[in-house]
Amino acid sequence: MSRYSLRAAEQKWQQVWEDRRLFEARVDKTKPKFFAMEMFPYPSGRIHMGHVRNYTLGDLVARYKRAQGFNVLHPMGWDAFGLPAEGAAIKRGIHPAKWTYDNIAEMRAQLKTMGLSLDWSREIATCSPDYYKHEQAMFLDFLEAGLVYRKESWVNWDPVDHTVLANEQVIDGKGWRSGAPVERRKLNQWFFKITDYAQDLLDSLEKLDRWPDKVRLMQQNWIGRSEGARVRFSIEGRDEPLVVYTTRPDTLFGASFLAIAPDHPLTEEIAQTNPSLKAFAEECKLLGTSEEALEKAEKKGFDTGLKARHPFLPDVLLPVYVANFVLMDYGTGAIFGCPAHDQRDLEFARKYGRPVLPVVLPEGADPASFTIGDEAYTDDGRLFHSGFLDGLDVPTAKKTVIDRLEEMEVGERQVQFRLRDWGLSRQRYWGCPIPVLYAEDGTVVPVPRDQLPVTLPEDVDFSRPGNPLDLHPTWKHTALPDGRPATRETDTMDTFVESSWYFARYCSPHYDDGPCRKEEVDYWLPVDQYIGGVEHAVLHLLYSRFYARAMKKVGYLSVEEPFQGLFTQGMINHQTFQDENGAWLEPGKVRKNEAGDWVTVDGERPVKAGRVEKMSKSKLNTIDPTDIIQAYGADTARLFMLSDSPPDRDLEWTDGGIDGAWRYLNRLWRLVEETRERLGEAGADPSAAAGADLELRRAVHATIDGVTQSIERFHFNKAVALLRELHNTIESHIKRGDPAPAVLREAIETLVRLLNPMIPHVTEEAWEALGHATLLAETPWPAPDMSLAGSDEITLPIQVNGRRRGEIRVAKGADRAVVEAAALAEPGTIRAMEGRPLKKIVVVPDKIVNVVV
Ligand code: ANZ
Repeated sequence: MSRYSLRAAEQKWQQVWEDRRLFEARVDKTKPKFFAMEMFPYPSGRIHMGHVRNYTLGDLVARYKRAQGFNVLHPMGWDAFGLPAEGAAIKRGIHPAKWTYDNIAEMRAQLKTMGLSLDWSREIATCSPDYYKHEQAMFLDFLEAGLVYRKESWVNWDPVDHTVLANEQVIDGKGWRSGAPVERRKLNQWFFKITDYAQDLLDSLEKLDRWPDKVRLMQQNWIGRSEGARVRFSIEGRDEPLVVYTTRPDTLFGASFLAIAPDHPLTEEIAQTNPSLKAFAEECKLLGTSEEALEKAEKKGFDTGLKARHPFLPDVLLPVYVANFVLMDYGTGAIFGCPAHDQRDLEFARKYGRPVLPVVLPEGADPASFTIGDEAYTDDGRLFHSGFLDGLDVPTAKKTVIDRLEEMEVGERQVQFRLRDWGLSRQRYWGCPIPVLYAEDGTVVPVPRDQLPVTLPEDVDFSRPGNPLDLHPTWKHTALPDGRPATRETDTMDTFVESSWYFARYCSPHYDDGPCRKEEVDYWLPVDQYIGGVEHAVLHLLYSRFYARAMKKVGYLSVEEPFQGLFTQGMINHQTFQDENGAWLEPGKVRKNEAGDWVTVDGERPVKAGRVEKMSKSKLNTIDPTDIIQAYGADTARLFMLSDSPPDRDLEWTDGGIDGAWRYLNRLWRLVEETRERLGEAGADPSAAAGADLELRRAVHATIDGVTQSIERFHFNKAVALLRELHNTIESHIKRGDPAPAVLREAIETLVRLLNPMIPHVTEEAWEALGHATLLAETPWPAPDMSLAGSDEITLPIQVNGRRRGEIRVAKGADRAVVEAAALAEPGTIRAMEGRPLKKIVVVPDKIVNVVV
């Protein structure tokens, strides 16, 4: 089979699948459903290798589940709003809509060459009014249900780009695009009430047992529940107490100062008559609003002169500072500082000469001599220097002190979350317009539903800085239903809103009367398997979980968790190259010369081969998938993506790897071509096999079992290894003698069937060559005969450098090569090898495998 005919075969089968509408899904209550979904791409213009990996993994799952008899929904769409489209408009004068739709057309064509089993009839683009009109209607539903509200809040404002920046977009106090120092501004912004669900979002993580632990942990940390107390300190000469929030009320006897946020109401009150405090507070605001920035900055304070009385020690007066590290929107915006047991407080106390009194004594330490140096003591121990708390451990002391505060009515227990409400207003053009109007007196009036969608104006001017919607001469001027003049909200929604509910839209993408048809979402949701990058572990996945809850509350969905199973894939890495001046070089511009040194292709200049790093445009170490698919076919690219590494780990792109995959496809095809004449009739019964034939049948059924289990566990590289092993076994049986036609047919057909979800084109071609008039894509998954598959299986432990790291199941007396391959493909082995080269592998037959690195 030549390269050319392989490519022709790919086109042919893609056409057949499309003509037969094979992957178009329909509700069918007689069948179990399976919703397989990958994170949809941003239409940047070209697919990259990350997409190829993501969609190869998803397609394997979708095709496998289909063969298992599931009614599979496997859709695709475009996350189509966002800033790059506006960038293109500014830079190149192309309208964002045109830029986006052109890119979609380009990328759709590229994706189609991969032969993915997608239901293209459900394709959605989130920038289409057909999509965002439902988003607007849901916004109004949420508004009525109290799930969205407007409030004045501090934002990072970029004075050059005239826009609000997310905390992540502020780098060292400057806007990420403009480089201008960021200002803090108070603006009216819309917020989703995600904090209403903080506890539920946290508790329900436990039920998501098909999510990676690391993602659940990241969400848990992001939600950040803490149990603590509010304590009211009375302030000399004032009626109002100052309320602080603390998670360590047990350390109250070690308090040495109080501190409040630069934008605390008390700060603002004092600043009115104190210009230097005003200046200090202004300076703090330049830091931006992110916790990270505050954490890194030097701790600074301003003594207000106010004194607070200690709740248990009436003689002790504590100074009240304004401090740059106290955030207004966490807790109460005020703290008590205990320098002995908190690092920030310690740095602050040393700087401003406040006492450092330890009150928690580490186990075994001497109370007479224990002191604090440069590091606060934050671990457990027993309380001392603490009156009625002396001798208690930390948890008991916390409980005791809060009980006392409650008795005295100067404090109470409080649960606090780090999670903030989700600010969704963006001062951008290319986003979903927020469907509200403002009367002249500022009253908020929802856009009447019969006026939805509020569409974006097409004639916009991108040459002026600022929000084009706000600058548009007429768009925002309109009227209320009663005819009074009104202005439109000119902010658009955060683009994370669109991706928070697209899974629901996929269920009935053409439904016009609402975001989703109940009958269909109830059938398809939740998504059974979601696959994508770990970079979305927090925001996108948390927002989607919130959105499902909100959609349930207003009656659209019956489920709360949108994604039952989640898989996060690793990245694709590639070697980097630089010339003698340090300029990055594309992989295609370098080669190894006869001496084995890297040189440039033109001119043979010396090249420095650098580290293997994540493919990125800045280092020029990307490989364009379309080039690979052109040259080797989609099956080759897909097989390579699945072969070398477990899918959750990084994969190193190598020319050798892609070559190996290509050679394997050819070997598979040769096996089919060379044997097809002697396989006898399709469907012949192989069960009379004995001797060597029986051995072959055992290998076949053991492979069915092993591959099925490996796919279920996402051990796709192991599944590939098992299949290549079966291939070797078949070839050696052919060499040794002539297996009975029915036995050989069973073996080769099984190989082809099991490979189908991975390399669907060449296997479909092989299936036809083997005399089948049906499509392999419609053929059920083979079932192992366990009397053949299981009988002689044993478990072999694997040791890496002398420590047990995992185990494999292999046939008793299995070939050394089979055992070695399986041992090296085992995730436990791979993890323990930590990427180090293999020095030696020793197989003690039927006993143990020793790996040395
Ligand atoms: C006294 C204390 C003593 C504290 C001690 C810690 C250690 P988590 O656990 O993350 O919730 N804090 C409270 N509100 C704050 C704000 N608005 N800005 C900055 N810091 C604030 O953190 C809670 C702890 O962070 C609280 O417990 C408080 O300091 C501080 F040995 O109170 B602690």
